[in-house]
Amino acid sequence: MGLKPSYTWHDGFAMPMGFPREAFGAALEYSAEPGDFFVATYPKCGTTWAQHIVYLIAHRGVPLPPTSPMGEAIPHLEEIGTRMVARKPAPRYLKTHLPFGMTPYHEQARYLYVARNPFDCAVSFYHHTRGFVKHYDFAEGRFEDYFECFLAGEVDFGDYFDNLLSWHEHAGDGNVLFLTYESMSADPRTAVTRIGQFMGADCISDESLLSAVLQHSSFESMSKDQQRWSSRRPDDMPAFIRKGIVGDWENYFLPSQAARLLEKLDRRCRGTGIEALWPDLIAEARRFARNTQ
Ligand code: PPS
Repeated sequence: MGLKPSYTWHDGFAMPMGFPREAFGAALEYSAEPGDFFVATYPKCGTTWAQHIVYLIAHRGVPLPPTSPMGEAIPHLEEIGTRMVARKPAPRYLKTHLPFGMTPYHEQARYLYVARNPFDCAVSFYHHTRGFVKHYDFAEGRFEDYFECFLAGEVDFGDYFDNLLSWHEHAGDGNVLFLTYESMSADPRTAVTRIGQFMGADCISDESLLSAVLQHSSFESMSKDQQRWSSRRPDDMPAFIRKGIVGDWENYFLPSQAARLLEKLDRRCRGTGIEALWPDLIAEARRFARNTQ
């Protein structure tokens, strides 16, 4: 039996240890308002990147000062709860890792959802879980231990596929913009333009806004900022901006693990159109799983 990360349970939902129980309960009761803007993702799928893009667009390309944490500008709803959110002036920008059905909803609120392929998500989540010792007590955990929990959906914020499926069903809604991490990575200019349009900002004709957003939300720029504020981070806090690539999973997965995750992907997502989000990556995973089995 491998090592398992520790979690705290809030009404049957696994959460990182240390997330206040009251905040989680209150988050679910938050009544979304017209004008609220949610950055919604499953963990490790591009939340911080999307938060930076949204912040930059809302602030005409002027980056957040390195002394101000993004968690204050676009706070995590489940971590801070309703009372703190209510104190924020409108329009409110919020981050959430909740599935669609648990996310506070208003038809005049907007929801940017970023999906990432489950292979890279599992690897990124593994590093996060190992690094945040006080949240998970998993410093000695190996990828093979974490993989079993991820595959079983026994990780914080619930099962990857439950979250993805819940939001994908709403990908066509007028107040939801559904993007993938991989498309943002392949073509950040188009991604920023689409996010800008969704927020009502004209990044197409405003080239200086577009370039400022692209520059300050690039992996290089965000990594540098992270190094600047890393001296103030608690010792056990892992880098949120780690590698930032598509395909790192091949450095961690065994073929048998790839085959099992593909089987779950097929079983959970068949007929939904989700496989079309990552055709090349899934083909590569099938080759990887087959070749060396
Ligand atoms: S969290 O903890 O859920 O908020 O983490 P999240 O921000 O969703 O995901 C972290 C991963 O996103 C990568 N990242 C980026 N990739 C490309 N460009 C930019 N600008 C960027 N910013 C963050 C980050 O490196 C994590 O992925 P991995 O694979 O671990 O590197």
